[in-house]
Amino acid sequence: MRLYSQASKLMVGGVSSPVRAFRAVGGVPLFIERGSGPFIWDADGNRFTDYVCSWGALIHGHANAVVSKNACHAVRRGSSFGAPTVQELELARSISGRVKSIRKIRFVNSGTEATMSAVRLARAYTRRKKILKFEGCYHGHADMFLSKAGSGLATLSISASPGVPPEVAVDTITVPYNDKAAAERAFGRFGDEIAAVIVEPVAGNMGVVPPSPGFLSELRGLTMEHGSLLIFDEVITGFRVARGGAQALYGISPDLTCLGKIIGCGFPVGAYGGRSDIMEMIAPEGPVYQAGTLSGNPVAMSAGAAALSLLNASAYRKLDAMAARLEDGIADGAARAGVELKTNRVGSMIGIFFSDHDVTNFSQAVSSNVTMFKEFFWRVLNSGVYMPPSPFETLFVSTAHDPSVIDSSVEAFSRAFNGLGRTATSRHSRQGKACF
Ligand code: HOZ
Repeated sequence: MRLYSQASKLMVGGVSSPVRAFRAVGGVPLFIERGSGPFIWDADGNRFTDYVCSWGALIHGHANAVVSKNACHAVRRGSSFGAPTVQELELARSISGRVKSIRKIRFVNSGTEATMSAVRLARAYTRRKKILKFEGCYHGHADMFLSKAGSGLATLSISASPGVPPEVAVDTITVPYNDKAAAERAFGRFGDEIAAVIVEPVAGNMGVVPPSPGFLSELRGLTMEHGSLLIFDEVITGFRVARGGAQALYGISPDLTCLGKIIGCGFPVGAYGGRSDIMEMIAPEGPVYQAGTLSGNPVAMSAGAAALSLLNASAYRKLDAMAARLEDGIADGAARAGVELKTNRVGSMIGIFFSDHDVTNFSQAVSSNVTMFKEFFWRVLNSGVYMPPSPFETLFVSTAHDPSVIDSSVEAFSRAFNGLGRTATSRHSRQGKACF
């Protein structure tokens, strides 16, 4: 509380990114002091099992020995040169070896930079202006993406951000996720004006919403038919849901892919890549300009390369098994307590919705019971489990979460379901401060 009030005087909302301010759940955010494996410790010394994992970046948990060793080695040799390094070449090789659609890549510093640059490139390549995106997907905070977006915009109920000029917003077409007919209608109306479709192949910013059967292939078909590009935003799903990302899992090859999070394993990073003929339009090979002093930073590249090297078949089996164990435990706890809950899971991404119906799109996600989520969040936190402080984010499992950690979290979740909704104000007793 003391740290948060100090931070609030100097930093907007006391934070560097909105969702972590706890506005969706009330109270004040924890200040995290350190992490190790599946655990984090706050500034008061309380330990929590972490299912945020830096919003999915930490697929091997906190301070993984191999990742830390590689990153420290890089730091000791100089943290940035603003010149090509061996580390970025190694990570580029590693990524293109795993993701078949990525023939050429450009490293940037965040997912926002990746998506923003990919759209600029798509517009230049097709010489068109419009983009098609989906309600509840979040592609970072560039102007053109801030309509009916997920993540912090959903959390704070911001449907469109002031500061975005109408002439920018007018080129963004937004239709419901998983709605093939709506995508077809958009192409029917604007087909020859659409530069690109951008989509999270598994939505992870409205909770977790998997693609319905045929949805991604429909997008692939429509874009091919109309000469538009298909951009997969795999900032979250890249290397998380499968070795080759969601595109490998669902067997769809996009023209461009945006990456982030895991490829920096906790360091600031992003990347976009794809077909050579498209990527070669970027400067210096082509006229589409995009640049960055810290792009391809050797520390981030080294951490990312180490993270990918650890992601073998057995790592993916473990991620899947641990996440399934957690999802089953949560669903079982809710059922035993008589709480209406729906879970969605793809690999080690889990979404929970206090709802009596399946969640396949944004309007279903936002109609879930957010009041119940708030109470649940605090009950779970007070039992030593840190989950995303928003009903519209993802719980991430890492390779550091083992069965005993999962089982004790399941106990905490199960206890939290008991009597949920019947003590609506309980969180206010210790709001903003975890208690044990
Ligand atoms: N946009 C991320 C969540 N989907 C980051 C949130 C944060 O770091 O606060």
